[in-house]
Amino acid sequence: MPTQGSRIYPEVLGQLLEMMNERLKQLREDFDREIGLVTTETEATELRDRWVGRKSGLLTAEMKTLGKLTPEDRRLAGQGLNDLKTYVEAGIERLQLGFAAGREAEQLVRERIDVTLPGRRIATGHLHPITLLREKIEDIFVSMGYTIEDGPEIETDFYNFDALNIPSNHPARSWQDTFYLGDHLALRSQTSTVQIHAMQRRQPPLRVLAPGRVFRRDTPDATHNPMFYQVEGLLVDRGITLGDLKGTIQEFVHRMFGPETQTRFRPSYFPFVEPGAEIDYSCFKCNGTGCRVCKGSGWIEMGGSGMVHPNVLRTAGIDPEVFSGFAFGLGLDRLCALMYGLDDIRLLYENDVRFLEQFT
Ligand code: 2NM
Repeated sequence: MPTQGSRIYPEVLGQLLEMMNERLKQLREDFDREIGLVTTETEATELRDRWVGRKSGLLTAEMKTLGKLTPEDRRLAGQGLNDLKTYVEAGIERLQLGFAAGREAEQLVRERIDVTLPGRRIATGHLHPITLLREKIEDIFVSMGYTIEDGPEIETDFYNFDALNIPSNHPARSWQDTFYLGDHLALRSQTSTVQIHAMQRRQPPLRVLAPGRVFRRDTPDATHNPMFYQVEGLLVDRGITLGDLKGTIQEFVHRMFGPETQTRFRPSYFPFVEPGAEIDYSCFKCNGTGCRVCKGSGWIEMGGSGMVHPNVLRTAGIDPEVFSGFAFGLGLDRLCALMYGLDDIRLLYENDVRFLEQFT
């Protein structure tokens, strides 16, 4: 190319332009050929460095020579070179975009997941079947205005027996039936102890539900365990009658086992009530016609009940001339076994997760 300051005649200029165009055409052809040979991303990068690299790019070097031209030549030659540079850059960019798209497509195939596969189940804990049952019973009584109360599992003779009108010669007091921890301390044998505390603390009207563990010295078998769960209820107010007890239990069994369920009260004796009655309800399985669950009788025993004995009210600080009340108690273990079809209540205390996992 002519050096700056040289005098150029029109015919020479024409030749010069032709030479430049020829050179640009040649460069473009070289580039087209080279880009056609590129097969990898590395080669594309090398191609870019070779042609438009800042330091040693072919076109970069070509641009540097422009400085030696006259302003007019520089304009013309620069225009052509710039066009070629744009062409080269666009070609390389297209190439690189193609490689990037290929890489992404490859990655998508490699990381493909089957969104129709079922998810992994998250392991959650389980409530114990006794807890499920207790909460169901609590919900029913809470909706009737009862408060849930608990108390100590170790009690004095007073709360466990005296306050419940249990005479000093009663067999329940013997060391063969009760877990004594000392002369006058024992593991509670019923949650009525909680009711005594409640009556001592507050005056009627009282509605208290006392669920909890109780302890009796029984030999374990399919239907007995020395520790089991009980729920006892107590209601004290003015003018409470046996009718209130029956209505309350009736409402409870409707909600617990279904609206067809019937109840039956059989006279019975418990020292802490007078009169006392055992409660039966019609079988939730056969609805009273007789089946294996109810052993053919159509009835299932629920627990004991009665009108709170005046001695019990008086001892706990409530005037039996003004107030009366009813109470009831039921065991959760046998009920739980019946409802879930268990043949042995000891399953409830083995804590075998394979058993416990089945209840939701
Ligand atoms: C039963 C049967 C009958 C009962 C009595 C009391 C208290 F503390 F008020 F006297 N609470 N629970 C009771 C009455 C419990 O369970 C078989």
